Amino acid sequence: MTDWGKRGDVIVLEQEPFNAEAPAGALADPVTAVDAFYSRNHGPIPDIDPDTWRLRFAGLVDAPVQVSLGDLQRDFTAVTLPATLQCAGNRRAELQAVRPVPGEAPWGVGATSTATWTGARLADVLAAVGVGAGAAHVEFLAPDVATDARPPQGFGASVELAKATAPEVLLAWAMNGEPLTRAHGAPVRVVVPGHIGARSVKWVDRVVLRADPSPNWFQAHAYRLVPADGDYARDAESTGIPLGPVAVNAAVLSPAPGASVPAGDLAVAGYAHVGDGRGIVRVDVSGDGGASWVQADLAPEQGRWAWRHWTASVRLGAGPAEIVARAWDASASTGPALAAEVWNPKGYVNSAWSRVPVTAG
Ligand SMILES: Nc1nc2c(c(=O)[nH]1)N[C@H]1C(S)=C(S)[C@@H](COP(=O)(O)O)O[C@H]1N2
Ligand SMILES: [Mo]
Repeated sequence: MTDWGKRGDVIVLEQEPFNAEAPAGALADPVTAVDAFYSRNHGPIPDIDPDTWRLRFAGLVDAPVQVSLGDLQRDFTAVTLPATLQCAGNRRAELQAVRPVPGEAPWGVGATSTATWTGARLADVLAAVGVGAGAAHVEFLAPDVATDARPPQGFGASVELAKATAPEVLLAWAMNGEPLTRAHGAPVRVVVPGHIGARSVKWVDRVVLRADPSPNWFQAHAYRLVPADGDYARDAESTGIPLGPVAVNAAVLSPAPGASVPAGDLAVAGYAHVGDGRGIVRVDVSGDGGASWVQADLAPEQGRWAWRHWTASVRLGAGPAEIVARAWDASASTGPALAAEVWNPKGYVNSAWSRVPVTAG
């Protein structure tokens, strides 16, 4: 066990604040064990007493109210659903191989994981609180102070009211059947399935109903896409695209990059994911850099909010080869062929085909 209850093979990118990605072996499991689930933090992990914790509702609500953990568990129907969290920085390292992304950590394919979350529907709680006229966005605020924000501030995010009141959005207190650990947001976190991980605010203690999106740094400045021709500092808050639903993407988990493999039939495996509950409908795998493709077998669906694992077999002759995977979603969209096409100054949303060089012999 390393820090924060994580097992020894998680890939620690930063000790403080703690940032670690899930190891490739764990990513192959349909549901990720809590001790292998990636951990993404912008500030120190707080220690909150569940007995005194309160969730305060404010802004455009009928009346400001607060609820305790006991209230949430007693007064609302508990819902359990599998959902994938995926950080907008997942697979940034492949973008950094195209061109540097200064100041941002080189996450590989493990800034994503899937858990079975249990909590109350935010929609049910908001219905009890009473949504006021003019409310269009729901802001989530937490007490952990992010030193990378300007000025330093508690972590926050917002989603549109229509998403916040969708049945999959939870105020979750359990993960894989166990109470949330400190690292994953104890006692209660928001889970916004299908949106980038940054909207699933941990240690949430305030929910504010607003006419406009949250002015918090992580909604108004960070986690916005400024394409390659822009300047992040200048453009983020004006023309930067606020990130919400996850773009269709796939990653090869096996073989590992640079592996030596026997010539002949090679088993290839990985995950695919798309936000908005759109569904992965097809994954293609190539053993020759994308010149020819085979269709992968998809693992059974785990509901609309979880990734889809896949396997395929490609035939390799002796010598260097490039394994490629691409996913298609229900809107018949796939990602771009090359990471170079989506490189951007913060290294967000790498939805490019996954490319893994190997040597067969
Ligand atoms: N309060 C708080 N919530 C947060 C964060 C944070 O730093 N503070 N990080 C966000 C980001 S960027 C991601 S990707 C997910 C990661 O969730 P995990 O650490 O449980 O994997 O939490 C989100 N919620
Ligand atoms: Mo993230």
